[in-house]
Formats: sequence, C-alpha cells, structure tokens
Amino acid sequence: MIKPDGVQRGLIGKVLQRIEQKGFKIVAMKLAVMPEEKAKAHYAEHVGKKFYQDLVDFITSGPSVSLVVEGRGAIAAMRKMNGATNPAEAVPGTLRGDFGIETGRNVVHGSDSPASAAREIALHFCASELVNFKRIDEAWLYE
Ligand code: IDP
Ligand code: MG
Repeated sequence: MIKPDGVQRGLIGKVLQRIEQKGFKIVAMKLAVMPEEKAKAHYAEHVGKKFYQDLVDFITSGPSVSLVVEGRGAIAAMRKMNGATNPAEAVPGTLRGDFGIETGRNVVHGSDSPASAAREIALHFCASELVNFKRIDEAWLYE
C-alpha cells in the first residue's frame, strides 16, 4: 500500500516504478480513502498500542493506493524494498530510506507473511478485482 503521505507527496509513480522494475507483477490496484472500519481491521494486530488511534486517523486521512503484487518471493522482497519501519533506520535504496523521515509517515505498507497477505488482500479487494495475466518479460525474469 502507498499510504496517504506517499500519495500527497506525489510518490505513487516512484513506488510503482520500483515494483515494476524489480519484475514483480501488479495484479490489482485501487486508489481510495480507506473507511475507518477497514483501517481498524487492517491494523487489528496493533489494537491497544499507543500509536494505534493516530495510525488509524492517519491511514484514513486521505487517499491511499492498495496493490496486490505477485512474483516469486514477493512478500519478503517487498518488505525489503519498503525498508525498516522507522525511516531513520531504513537503509538508502529502500522506499522508506529514500523517501521518509519518521515512523508515523513511512510512505508504504507491506504484508509481512502469506497469512497476512491473504487477509489483507481479502480485506481490500474482491476476487474479481484480481487480474490473471502474464507479463511478456516473465521468460527473462525466471530461470
Ligand atoms: P510495518 O509497517 O513495518 O509492518 P508495524 O510494526 O506493523 O510496521 O507498524 C505498522 C505501522 O504503524 C507502521 O508502518 C507505522 O506507520 C506505525 N507505527 C509503528 N510503530 C509506531 C510508533 O512507535 N509510532 C508511530 N507509528 C508507529
Ligand atoms: Mg506490520
């Protein structure tokens, strides 16, 4: 997900470019203001933490871009491409390292496991919004 700060700062294209140039396939994409109920469900694992309400307020404060990214090792690779949660610790070359300063404005979200990816995809998309197609360069990306 490109969070509201990333959208407001004009970083949608830069984030999508990194995903595309890596070779991963974007199979679903949606720009919307996340409703509060969906934000609470999305961040349910953080209920009770001191930053939870600020996080829900922030993530619903403007449009965000939800994506489903497909490719071998995509979940772990996207987390690496996003970088450490705190942009101050995220290494240069990562999205957070290059484009962020503080944890509460860290530009992007990525699912952290197959289970959370499945849960988050089902929360933000219906099955018919996932597009099944081949990229023409797949033969040159995979051995
Ligand atoms: P992640 O996004 O790298 O998976 P999580 O620990 O799952 O990191 O936290 C979810 C999001 O909550 C973070 O991306 C960040 O926006 C916010 N967050 C996490 N910890 C803090 C904090 O200590 N202060 C403010 N916001 C936080
Ligand atoms: Mg997380």
